[in-house]
Amino acid sequence: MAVFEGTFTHTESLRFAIVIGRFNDLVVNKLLEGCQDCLKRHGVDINPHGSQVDFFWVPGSFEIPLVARQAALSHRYDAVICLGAVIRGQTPHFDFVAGEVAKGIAAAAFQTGVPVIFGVVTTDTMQQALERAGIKSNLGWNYAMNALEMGTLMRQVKGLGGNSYDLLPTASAAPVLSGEPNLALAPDVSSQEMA
Ligand code: INI
Repeated sequence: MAVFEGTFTHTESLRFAIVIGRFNDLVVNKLLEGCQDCLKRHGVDINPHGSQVDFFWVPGSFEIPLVARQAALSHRYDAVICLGAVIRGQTPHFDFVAGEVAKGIAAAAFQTGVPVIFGVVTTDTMQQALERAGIKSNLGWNYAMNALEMGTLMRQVKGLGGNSYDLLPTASAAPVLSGEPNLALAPDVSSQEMA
């Protein structure tokens, strides 16, 4: 048997999408800086005109899952990195946005078979958010590491063959995001199990 794990080397052929919610841009721009710094220092060309990283800007974290899922469905990327900042205010908006973005990002990964990194900081205060975005540490760096690890791991996993997600439809035929994998579109594994 074998052990599979991601690596942080030989990154020159990896491709990433970074989906960024502009809301709380003071925090989000710092997360993006940390993320880009990590990718660059691991040999990834972060130039938006290059061949390794594409950037997608959306208004806020709520919009991230839609674009992340579409990017993943394109199968152009080894991983999709989602960056956002949801900060609890005086309204219940926080809970709605934080809940939906978490569910949506998980669904995007699960439905497409592409790693989608949850790089949305959720905090009670702006101070706490800034501490995670450069004042103490910068989680943007960690999210990039997660993407490198998962992207390289998935290449190995796909190399095992029988990647059921290859059978998923193209973006134009994709189901509406429901928060759940569409089992009707999942491959029929019963024949494989019986073989
Ligand atoms: N979007 C965020 O990314 N962070 C927040 O803290 C936030 N709050 O608290 O309102 C937020 N709201 C905007 C939301 O993401 C959507 O862009 C908006 O509702 C339009 O759909």
